[in-house]
Amino acid sequence: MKKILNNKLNSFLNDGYCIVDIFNKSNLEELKRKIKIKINKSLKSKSLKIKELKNYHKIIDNNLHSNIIDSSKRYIGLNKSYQNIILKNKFINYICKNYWGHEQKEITWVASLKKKQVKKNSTAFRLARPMNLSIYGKQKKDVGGVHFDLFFGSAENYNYKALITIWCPLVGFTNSYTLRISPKSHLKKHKKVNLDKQKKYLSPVFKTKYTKRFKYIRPNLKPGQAIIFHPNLLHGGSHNLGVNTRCSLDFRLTNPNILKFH
Ligand SMILES: O=C(O)CCC(=O)C(=O)O
Ligand SMILES: [Fe+2]
Repeated sequence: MKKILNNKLNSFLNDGYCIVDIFNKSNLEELKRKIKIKINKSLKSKSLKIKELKNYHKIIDNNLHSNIIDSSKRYIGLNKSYQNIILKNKFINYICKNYWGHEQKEITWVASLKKKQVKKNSTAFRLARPMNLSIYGKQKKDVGGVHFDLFFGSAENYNYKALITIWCPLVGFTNSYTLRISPKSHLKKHKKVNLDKQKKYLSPVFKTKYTKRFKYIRPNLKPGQAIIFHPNLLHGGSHNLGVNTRCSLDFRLTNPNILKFH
């Protein structure tokens, strides 16, 4: 066991990410059910079933979609048993203990610090429709550009030990769907001059001129697996190249010694 734990830790420290088993099949169904409920709150007359989540793009039009993905509502709450699945995961604990020096952590959802859209024990979900959909029209595609998660809403949070991200797909596990990451990019200091000018998003996006210098991969995952990654790791531009709508969760494990939200 010690060997597997050390392999994951080394891959997190050296490559900037590792893949861990977190959820079982019934957990995934329950998480999808929570997302379905949230989506249905934004739909007045229609209602979506869990099985239809992968066909979301065939059922939901652009207007409804904009409403559903409004960042102030795009989260689910986690009850004690789901909090514990994350907080007691032995791989996650081992990484925190060795990287932060302790294993205290909080699961924090932040949509906007300014607007006080912050919740403990909650996590954001994302819906990315297939890239080559005709219904997009002039609309922007569903995925953001290459960025790091380091600022986490504020440049004052610029601390490599402030948080760790866990990206977990619920629909879309193969490399046509999964998160696009640049292994080892966390070892470089990404200078602010390389940031694109945009204020809208929590995580600042870097200029293409900068991000194209890096190599990217998209791991194949098994259901229940997640990518745990370093806050300085470049990732994004994860276009959905599959036929189903991708649905994923991103958990922010925040270090309470550094980030105090409450
Ligand atoms: O799911 C995506 O496309 C992006 C996710 C991401 O950037 C994150 O979880 O930090
Ligand atoms: Fe991110």
